[in-house]
Amino acid sequence: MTGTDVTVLGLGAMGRALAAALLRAGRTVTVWNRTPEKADTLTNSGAHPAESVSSAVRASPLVLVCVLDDETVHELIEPVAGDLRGRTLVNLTTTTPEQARAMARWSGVARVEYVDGGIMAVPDMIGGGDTFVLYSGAAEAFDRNRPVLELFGRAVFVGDDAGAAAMYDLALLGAMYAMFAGFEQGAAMVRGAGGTAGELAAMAAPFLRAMTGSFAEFAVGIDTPARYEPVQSAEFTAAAIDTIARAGAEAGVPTALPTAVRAVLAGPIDAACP
Ligand code: FVH
Repeated sequence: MTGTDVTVLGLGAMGRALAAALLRAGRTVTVWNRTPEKADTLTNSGAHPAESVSSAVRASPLVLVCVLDDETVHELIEPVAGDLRGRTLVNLTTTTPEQARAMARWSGVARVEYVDGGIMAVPDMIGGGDTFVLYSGAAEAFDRNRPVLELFGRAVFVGDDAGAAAMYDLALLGAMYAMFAGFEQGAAMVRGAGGTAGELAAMAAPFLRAMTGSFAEFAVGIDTPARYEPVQSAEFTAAAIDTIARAGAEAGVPTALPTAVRAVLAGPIDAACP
């Protein structure tokens, strides 16, 4: 029997934001969380609390799971394979591409339609105008459930390889973390000279925004190196990064980050000139 439109398993910060977006849009929602009190605000807003994962899954044709990690997904989902049969499972938990593919294989055996997702947002951004969520896996199930998935942000389907959403998700997160690490390194240098991270932030935001405009051109160099005429030579890049590392050393700031960045961006130079 299906009583509600959507079930949400996992009511951490992100699961609560997803369930709240569904309720705001007038969908009927069943919720389950290991710590049941986290459902209180949602049930006050009309969500139906389930006493077990099994009854939560049976309540809706579309089941979303958003918990800590892949291991937790398996712990929750595998025992209810029979209840999930014939339903759509959308896994919004952060996993690796291989973990997503393994979950898709398991779903195939269990006759569950599997869609994997990568949320490119923090909880406050769910339902916001600039938010997008990546999906991959069962294309038909994605299309059928698209109106619901669009409630979280733009729903972007990246292919029927179930691992594709996780791959792009982690590629984007990797770029983001590298950027934040660079900012923290710069802030340490600025603070060492009496400045503040806030002053640097005011300069970093417009500068980095302008720099992202060159991603498309940089991508040509990666995709088709033979057709690419770089704006900056690899020698220039290597020298610039060496200067950053030297400035860090002079300021007593660890140089592990510029050393790693040099290995990525100027690696071919080092390989050519041992
Ligand atoms: N928060 C964010 O900014 C992001 C951004 C993009 C993607 N993620 C991913 O979403 C997954 C959940 O993240 P979250 O922010 O909701 O995380 P928490 O608030 O820490 O909630 C964790 C939930 O997982 C439940 N849980 C943990 N271990 C177990 C377990 N052994 N059995 C059952 N449930 C478990 C936990 O339950 P409880 O502690 O409340 O009882 C929460 O519901 C994550 O993959 C992010 O990478 C978030």
